[in-house]
Amino acid sequence: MVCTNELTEVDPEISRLLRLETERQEYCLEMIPSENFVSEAVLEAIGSVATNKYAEGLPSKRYYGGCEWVDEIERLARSRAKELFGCEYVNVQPHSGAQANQAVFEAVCEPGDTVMGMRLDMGGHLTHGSPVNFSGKHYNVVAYGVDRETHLIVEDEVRELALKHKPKMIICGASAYSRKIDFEMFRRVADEVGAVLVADIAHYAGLVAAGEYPSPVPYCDIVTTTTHKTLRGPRAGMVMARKSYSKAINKAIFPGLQGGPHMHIIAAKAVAFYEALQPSFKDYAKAVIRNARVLSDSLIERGLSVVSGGTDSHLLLVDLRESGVTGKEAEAVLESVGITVNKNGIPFDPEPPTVTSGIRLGTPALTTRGMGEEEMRQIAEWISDSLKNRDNAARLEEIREGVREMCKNFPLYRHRLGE
Ligand code: DSN
Repeated sequence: MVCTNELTEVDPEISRLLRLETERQEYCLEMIPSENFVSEAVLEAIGSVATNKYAEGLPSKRYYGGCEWVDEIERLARSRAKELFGCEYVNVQPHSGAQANQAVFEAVCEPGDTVMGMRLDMGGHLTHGSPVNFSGKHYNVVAYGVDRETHLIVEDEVRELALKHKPKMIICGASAYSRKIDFEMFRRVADEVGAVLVADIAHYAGLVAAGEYPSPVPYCDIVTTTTHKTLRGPRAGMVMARKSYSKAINKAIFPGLQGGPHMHIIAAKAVAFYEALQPSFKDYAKAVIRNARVLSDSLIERGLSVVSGGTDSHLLLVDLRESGVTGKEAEAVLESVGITVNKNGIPFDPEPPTVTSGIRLGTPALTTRGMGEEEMRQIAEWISDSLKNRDNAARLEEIREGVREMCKNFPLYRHRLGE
């Protein structure tokens, strides 16, 4: 029977590539701050038969029969999300963070409306109004950035822009901003101009759930997130909001933007939310931030410059301008020693986004493996040494060996490799 054959037999090519990807994750240091490693329980739900089920609509109000068990799954995902974030309403169906944000635009705005978001090149996100994204193409975007000296979001700039342009919606949240976002300040400004306030906490969600980063829920009308970054769930999105927005958001997600929800992913979200509700997740979130701070301090001790001088979260942005290496070059040399990072623009970056003057580093994935302060200090040394010795093949090989040895001490999916 076709259903019983294993992947290795059915499709050896894909099987081989997935094994290589598992090996890469096992033996490299994953430092892209938007990535993490999910548990076997989450993987099992992702790989479950719920992928076979169509369930357009909402629990008890579906357009398909046979939804009794997936209804229960979605109800559990919703109630756990509400418990985790203390929100009044949640829709767990968005396929991604981008679609969650798109649904919010659809629910709140008309094309051409004025919207305020953080500039992508200052740490914001594509879907917060970048000219190359639907958000920048279909809406009139006014964007705020960070202060040239401190690299922090400043109330004066946000207020001045809001008073001048009277946006219908203000988005706060970022993908390369390491400091605490003052959601209360954004609420004050939104109230002054009568704007709907939306927070996108895709990056910080796990830290928020654990109480280790400020929660936007008391201040914002709508909160969007992905579920796969610090929250450590499957690759997907969700929208939380005050009850009064529930109808408009539900309609925007389905039938507005999506068809059938991915029920296997919703099952995996429910599992991840259950995991995040456990006391050990709070310890995890604390360790993520502690590791990011140690990493940041250690890099600074080695002469590297960190944007805003440090971090309050899981990520940091390294300004490479004085190191004589671009973000693109740094990403490549670090990849060659097994340290995976992404090149990233720094505020007021003179280089284009394909080159950049920075790299973005994060600790969620390494902390999931159990790495701590000692490892962060060692990794900072390797990062600094790799950049300095980028033409010294022997030193790079030594670092590559060190990285592999460190990874061996913190097994991840080794059982999947049969090792
Ligand atoms: N692409 C994600 C990140 O890396 O931050 C944001 O969606």
